[in-house]
Amino acid sequence: MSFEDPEQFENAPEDVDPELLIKHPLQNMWSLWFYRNDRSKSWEENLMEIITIDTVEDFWSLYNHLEVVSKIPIGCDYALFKHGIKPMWEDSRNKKGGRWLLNVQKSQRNTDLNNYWLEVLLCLIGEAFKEHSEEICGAVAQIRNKGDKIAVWTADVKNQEAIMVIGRIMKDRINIHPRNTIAYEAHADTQVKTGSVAKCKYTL
Ligand code: MGP
Repeated sequence: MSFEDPEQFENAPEDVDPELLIKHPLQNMWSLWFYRNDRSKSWEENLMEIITIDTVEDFWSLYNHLEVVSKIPIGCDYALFKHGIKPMWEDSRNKKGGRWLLNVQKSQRNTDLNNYWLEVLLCLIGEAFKEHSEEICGAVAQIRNKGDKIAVWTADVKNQEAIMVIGRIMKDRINIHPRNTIAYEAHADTQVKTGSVAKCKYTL
């Protein structure tokens, strides 16, 4: 090391712009949940809150440390919800709500699923739904043998205007093929569905 070479001190901590040391806050705090498919436990017991993040940097450090969604075991879910809202129908903020559901074919698990899910996560933390972001509760990704699912949960099935804008932005940002559709179903209908398909309120 030579003391005559000023360049070597360029990265000394005192010289770092303090701006760069400050993390960039998100508008909301978001909690990551994991649903483990353990048949000896109840549905609710299998649901675990993992971590809450509130900065861009913490989001990326979480994302980079997590297993990508395509690699989590069959029957498991990831969910990212606004802090304080549980990713379940019974939560008071979800009770009157529903979800925009994208069915992802098993053949797309290794090609598209991770990109779709990351895009949805970025829509959430980046408040991509603009004035309707208040309606957003969270999003869920589910790995299933019969085909994977990604859904964005909103707060109120009666708020049709917000639901339609949110659905269009979701479809646009995920960039799915125009011939593929997403369907909005009320949680109240999902809960009483027979078979795999619930009554659908809207499609896009
Ligand atoms: P699921 O995990 O959302 O979908 O619901 P899956 O496994 O694809 O099954 P399908 O029925 O959609 O084909 C599976 C089951 O988990 C539901 O039938 C409920 O028994 C339970 N479950 C799912 N959710 C989201 C909830 C919830 O919010 N609350 C409670 N109490 N049970 C739930």
